[in-house]
Amino acid sequence: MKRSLEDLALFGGPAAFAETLHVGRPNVGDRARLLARIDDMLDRRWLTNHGPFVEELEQQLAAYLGVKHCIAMCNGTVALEIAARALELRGEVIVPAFTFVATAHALQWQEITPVFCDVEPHSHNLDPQRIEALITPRTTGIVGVHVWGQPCAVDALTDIARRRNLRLMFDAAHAFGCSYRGQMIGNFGDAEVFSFHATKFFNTFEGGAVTTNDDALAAKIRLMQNFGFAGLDRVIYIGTNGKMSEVSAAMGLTGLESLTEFVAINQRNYEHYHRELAEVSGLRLLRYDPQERNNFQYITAEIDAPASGISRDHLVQVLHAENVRARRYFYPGCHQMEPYRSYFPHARLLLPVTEQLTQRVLILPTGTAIDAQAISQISQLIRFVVEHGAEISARLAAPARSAA
Ligand code: T4K
Repeated sequence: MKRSLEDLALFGGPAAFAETLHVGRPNVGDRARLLARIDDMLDRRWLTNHGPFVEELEQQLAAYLGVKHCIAMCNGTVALEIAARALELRGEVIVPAFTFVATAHALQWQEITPVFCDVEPHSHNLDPQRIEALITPRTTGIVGVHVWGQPCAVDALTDIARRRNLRLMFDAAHAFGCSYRGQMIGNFGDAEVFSFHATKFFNTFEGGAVTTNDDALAAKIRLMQNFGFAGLDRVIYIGTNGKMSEVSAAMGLTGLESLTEFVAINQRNYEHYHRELAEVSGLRLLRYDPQERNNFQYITAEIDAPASGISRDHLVQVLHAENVRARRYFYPGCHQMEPYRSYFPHARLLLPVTEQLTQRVLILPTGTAIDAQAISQISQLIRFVVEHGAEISARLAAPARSAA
């Protein structure tokens, strides 16, 4: 419990937590079940190349999502690259800059230019109102990102894509287990791409998947993820290696068995944070739509510096010193990262909401590794920091001023 500024670790006090609390601690299902599966796998000596675990995982995922095709992949980034290529995206593609850099890189990697579009202030997702002004004769598609697991404005984006004859793909890296108007994410656009990275709600160590209801597209993606092999010694297409390994699929199958428990823990944490931080001035926690299915994987705070008395970055400094590794996703925005920063030096002028969010958003630790007591302590810490925001900011700014 911090009672004075001197109690803060940044100013000489002991850290609130002896062990670091991370954002993105992996959810791990039943260890015995996982190890039994790994035993089976070793006995079979079938470690990758579309083995029985991958097949079973693909079937279970497709059934869970209610989608026709689910193609398991080695990671979300390669899944995005393959999906973009299978959709024949080229020239320019409209994407948000407020996303993990993999969304943009997956395009630029194959010399498709990501054209950054601003996002909506409330949802943090692609703003459909701003898309059409960015369409040029070179535009071939739109990639929406369901940031924090909140669905994009799918209907509006679908309408634009249809009218303007563009392909529509979703980066659903955050949105496994979430729905849009009652239907599971994974069913929208021409294809959707999941990440099953260790830090995601549902993980396969590294992994991902492309889902689609389009038979021809699914067949093409399957070829592309396996070097273009259409049979033994028969290659009919340019392809790469996007396959998921059996050990990853074993982790996935095990995780699926605990999915309900993971959501329940995340939801409990989310509600706890909301209760604890409801009255903090200048701090807004993002709310998931209670009408939809949510995975509650991200606790997303927005710090409005004048009202809170402290900037997001000063708050991060304090929290990190206390061993709370809150994250500034997606600072500084893809448009401020290379090579995009050099390609589009003035992009920020077109992205006012993105610019604001990159200064305000803070992701707090949650997941199965965080308990109620830790959330109360983190929240108490945040309340203390905001109450003393002006003094803390002044102290943190002081060395910079004297150095200048
Ligand atoms: N599109 C979007 C919208 C994405 O968010 C991502 C990935 C992708 C596409 C690409 O999908 P993948 O190719 O990754 O499947 C992390 C993840 O590495 C990345 O997967 C994720 N998005 C992004 C939002 O977060 P970093 O740079 O923050 O990773 P790192 O190593 O700092 O880990 C994050 C936290 O998790 C740390 O606090 C430590 C903790 N952690 C991490 C790992 C790997 C653990 O406790 N255990 C672990 O095993 O990017």
